[in-house]
Amino acid sequence: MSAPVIHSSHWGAFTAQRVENELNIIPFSADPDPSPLLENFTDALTHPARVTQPMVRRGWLEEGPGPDDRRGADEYIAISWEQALDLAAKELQRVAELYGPQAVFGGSYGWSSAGRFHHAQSQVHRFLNTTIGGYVRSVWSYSSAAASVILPHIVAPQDEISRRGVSWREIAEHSDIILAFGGLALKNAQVASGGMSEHTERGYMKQAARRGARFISVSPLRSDLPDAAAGEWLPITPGTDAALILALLHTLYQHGLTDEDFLARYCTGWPTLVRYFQGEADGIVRNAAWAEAICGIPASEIITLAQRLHGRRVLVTVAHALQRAQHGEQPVWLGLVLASALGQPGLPGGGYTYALGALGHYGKAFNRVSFPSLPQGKNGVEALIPVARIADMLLHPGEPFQFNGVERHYPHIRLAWWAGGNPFHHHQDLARLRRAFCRLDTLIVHEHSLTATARHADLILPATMTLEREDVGGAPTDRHLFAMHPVAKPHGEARDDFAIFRDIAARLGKEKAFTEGRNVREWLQHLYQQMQQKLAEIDHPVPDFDHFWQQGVLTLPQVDDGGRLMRRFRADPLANPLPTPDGKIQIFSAVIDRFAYADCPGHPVWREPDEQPNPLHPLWLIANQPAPRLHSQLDYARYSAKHKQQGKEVCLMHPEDAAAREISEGDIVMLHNARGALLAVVNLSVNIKPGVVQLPTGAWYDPVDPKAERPLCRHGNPNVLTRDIGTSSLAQGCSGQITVIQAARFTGDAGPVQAFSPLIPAATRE
Ligand code: PGD
Repeated sequence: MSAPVIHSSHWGAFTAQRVENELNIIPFSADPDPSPLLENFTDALTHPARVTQPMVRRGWLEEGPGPDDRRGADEYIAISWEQALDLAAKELQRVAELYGPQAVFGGSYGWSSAGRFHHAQSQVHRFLNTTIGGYVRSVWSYSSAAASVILPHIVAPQDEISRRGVSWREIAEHSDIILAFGGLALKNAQVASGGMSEHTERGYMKQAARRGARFISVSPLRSDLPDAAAGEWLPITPGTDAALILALLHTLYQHGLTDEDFLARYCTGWPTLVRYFQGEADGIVRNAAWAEAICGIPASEIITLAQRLHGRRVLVTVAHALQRAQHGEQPVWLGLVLASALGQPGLPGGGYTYALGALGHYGKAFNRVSFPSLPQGKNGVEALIPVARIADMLLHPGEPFQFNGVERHYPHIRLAWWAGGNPFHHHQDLARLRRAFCRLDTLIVHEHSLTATARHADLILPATMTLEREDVGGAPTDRHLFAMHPVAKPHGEARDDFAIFRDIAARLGKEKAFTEGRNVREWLQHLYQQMQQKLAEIDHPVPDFDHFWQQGVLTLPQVDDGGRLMRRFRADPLANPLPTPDGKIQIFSAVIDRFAYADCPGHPVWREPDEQPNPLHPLWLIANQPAPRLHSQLDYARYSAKHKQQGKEVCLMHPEDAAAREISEGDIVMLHNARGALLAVVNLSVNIKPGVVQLPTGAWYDPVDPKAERPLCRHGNPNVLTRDIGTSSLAQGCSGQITVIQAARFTGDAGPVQAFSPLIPAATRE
């Protein structure tokens, strides 16, 4: 048994103690509502799905770098670290010399692990900047690209509206109605990148509900609103919230319930939107009856809801999920317009807040000083892609694409370097993604576990888990800073991402540039001292690093200024304008209008997604965030595994849809569409809107035939079905949240799930 040590993760802080091959995990004592995801650490360390040694793909080793259709279906050869580091250094040098850093994709999107120093993506970026002078980067996130791009045009940067938006404390004290488009699921709020030591959302919801606040969740799934909120469920057809909000606006306007003074003083473009929802140009009146046919909510309920909102302190929230779909910019925009039409922005507990509850960071107080991140150096490459356009980039080098008012061209990438992400989890249309990765000369992946991404790599480099290294854990909205002590030695031959990069940098003659002469402990001390200095400047002395390291936790001073931007704007819009062209909320945006995008015009609109249920694929699929793990992380571990049935992911279906297909509770079903198919176990529930199936993301991709045009994943990864298109020409965000499918009972034999099997090398290279 090892000594207990303190540690931190994206889903909570804890004390860990090694008992033989398992970990005993005790949640952080100050956490009022610890996440059950902590259980995923108990059996992860030595699981057979860990990567234990460096490996090289046979085709790449024998035939050299180049496009290769065998990726994902080839054998691997075990190699020594010396060989692996030499191969990686030589290949990076080759590509940089022949094509320059603009042929290297270092976007390396992914959540990796908590720990400020070992943040894998930052390590990749620093490594490529300091060794070859840069890399092609990706911008924004799979979480919220559409919102991240549109919010600055119409109101303010996303951080102001989400992280510094209306706080949970204000909601508990002031809101009358919380109208949550996409709900406020606690499974989402239990995680926060960087860490989250106090889970307070459930407590705040209970407090608000006890005071009489009414939570109304608009979602196809009842489970998107926790019991703690004691709220109401308004089941809606997926992807149609924009139509519902337009009808609410129409109803408010027709009944004289809009706050015209607020709209005139604080907003630009309301008359344009009024003309639109009244159908002046096209004769389509966007009223409650019109919306009923689109979103499946009776017109009478839409009218009643509009009337209930009037005269109350209303907070409108829009979840990330809504904008992770074609035209996802529209509900984000319209949520803001609805709050404005009710005259709420800037009132305590009222107005608009984007993505509240979508992450544990939102609606919280802020640290006055945060732990610094690893400096990344200077990237000398201009080229970038919106993060979810990775497959487009690899499949269409040199071709133009639109992005936020600018025409850009996809660079020609030869080498992609990934650490801390799992594109075969996070990207859409996985068969297309495989074809795209097959175009590369080389794919290098650092992983601690054998994800499908690792199994497509040319070089697999085994990385440590946080549990095996020292780091500092913290996030800007978490008042606790943790000294993360290692609880175990690295598994097999695993090494830290930093150590891997240091040794490759050394082979390129750039070790000093990469490390600045510091080892891990010295980096932690250096970063800590920077924070200590800043805290001293605001008269908040903290102990030196050694004391912090010994005591394990430090409490940082915070400021609770949620909603400040809007409050000041409301108080005096001339003195405190918003960071928009005329300082007001943009119901019409002249800037977006000038881009002349048919799929995202100058005012918010309803645009029907071009994929609709049809006779071949009559059901909607919602591919949302999973409850028993963070994304795809540790999918093999105890808590995640407990939530599978017959070793497969579980999907939810309405009994009527099941009966129509002779499907029963617990059956294995095949969900399929034109892009692929998957197997999952079905659970039946009336807590899902008829016509909708829900399957969370994160089951590791396990194709029966990896090279198939339409692969069958026998484990239940929904991204085999989702569509790889941008949200619109404006944001080009991920549209993976919804798609259309057919479902059928599966009685065949697809073999056992092999996603977590060890990768046995075919040979060892001497
Ligand atoms: P994770 O499973 O967190 O998913 O996509 P993301 O790629 O972030 O992947 C992180 C990987 O990093 C894991 O494989 C883990 O093992 C590895 N890792 C962890 N720590 C380390 C480390 O220290 N070093 C190294 N080298 N590796 C490490 C998430 C993305 O998926 C996100 S953010 C969202 S919001 C999207 N959500 C959806 C969705 O709702 N619906 C669909 N259909 N698709 C989505 N994809 C997106």
